Amino acid sequence: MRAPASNLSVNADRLWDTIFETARFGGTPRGGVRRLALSEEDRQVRDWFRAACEQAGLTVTVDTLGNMFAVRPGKDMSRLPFGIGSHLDTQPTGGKFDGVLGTLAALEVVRTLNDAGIETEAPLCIVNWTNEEGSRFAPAMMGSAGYVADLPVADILARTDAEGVSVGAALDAIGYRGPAEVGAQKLAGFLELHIEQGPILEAEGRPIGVVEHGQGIIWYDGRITGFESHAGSTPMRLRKDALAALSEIVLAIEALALAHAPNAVGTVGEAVIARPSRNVIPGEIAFSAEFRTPDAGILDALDAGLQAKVQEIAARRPVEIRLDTIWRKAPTHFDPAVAGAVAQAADKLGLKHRPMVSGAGHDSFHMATVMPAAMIFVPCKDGVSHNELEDATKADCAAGANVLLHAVLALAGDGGNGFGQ
Ligand code: HGY
Ligand code: MN
Ligand code: MN
Repeated sequence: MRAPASNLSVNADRLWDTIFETARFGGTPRGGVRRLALSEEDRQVRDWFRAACEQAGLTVTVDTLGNMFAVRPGKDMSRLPFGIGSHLDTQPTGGKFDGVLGTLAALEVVRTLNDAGIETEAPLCIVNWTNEEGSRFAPAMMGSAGYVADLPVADILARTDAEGVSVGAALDAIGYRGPAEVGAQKLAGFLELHIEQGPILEAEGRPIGVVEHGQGIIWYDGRITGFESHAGSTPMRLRKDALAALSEIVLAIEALALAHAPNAVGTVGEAVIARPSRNVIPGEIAFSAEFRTPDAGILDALDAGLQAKVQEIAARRPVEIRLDTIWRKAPTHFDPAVAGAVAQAADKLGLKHRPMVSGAGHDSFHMATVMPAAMIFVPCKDGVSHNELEDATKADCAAGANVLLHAVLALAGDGGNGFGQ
């Protein structure tokens, strides 16, 4: 007797086991994961993912940027597949759940449907997006940016990491520059499960976030050129101190974000002194910076404020400052129907939920520009992410996967298996 879709639930243990099984690829002694995009560890998890999808009866294709698409047939193959998934690359000191939960929950949804003998009306497609993190290669959400033509594929392939390795060369090195054209796999919509990476759901004791909006993002690369000289014998008035200038920029970014609190955040995440030495005045520094806000007007104000401050510092200090905007993503507004399906699925499952704005960036941000898309959040411990301490509970991961399952059954159609009764 086939289980009616209305009381279908994922196998929480199996999902949890896959999260820990894949955490081996790049696992760190502190319990985190270092699986940089297109690294050997990324190849290992991609190979694992491909095998698991094929074992679940899916047809896997890989596009030129390494985006992986695993399609499950539906009753009506004239309909476009509904997309679910996330990413498997991590930050250098990342955790086991960021991106991984959404990709493996999508696989668990398929495994659950297989076990129940349920064929959805529309096909399904699990996606593993290349380089969501943007840590090794900038910008973030790179594979999905290529998919929606937000960045030209040739531009993306030419982007290099700190060692000068290009995306194209890294794809070739791990054998994931696939034959499929970028954007060829069309989708009817996209739904991504992800840990919140913030403190709200845990603080409110709610297991589900219905993500309706996402922050706009600006990324900068900067370089400050001063002059290296003796830290002891160079009079203060003659110094061309690049780090002192950067320090003013760091504090200016913090002040600009605070001035627009609580709807803005700003960070300098990287700063590299070219030839560091404790008794040499820093003469050259490369740095990266970013702003994020849900409000397009505030995004413009933050950018204008920083540009003006940099000009003022460069006019006052004897250093040269270069600030390049390398990426700008407008605020995201997700599809009300897809977000509604998430809320209805949570209600059906008796799970408390609340509408949310995503602070972090996600591939769904790009998907929302070309198709109906939304996200599901679940809590993570202390709201911590992009840190080896990142953690979540099996119950919350399963709850999120069940909401994904039932939202997908509503959106792709459960093939007459009783969903919604
Ligand atoms: O930057 C982000 O928000 C994402 O983690 N790549
Ligand atoms: Mn992520
Ligand atoms: Mn991340």
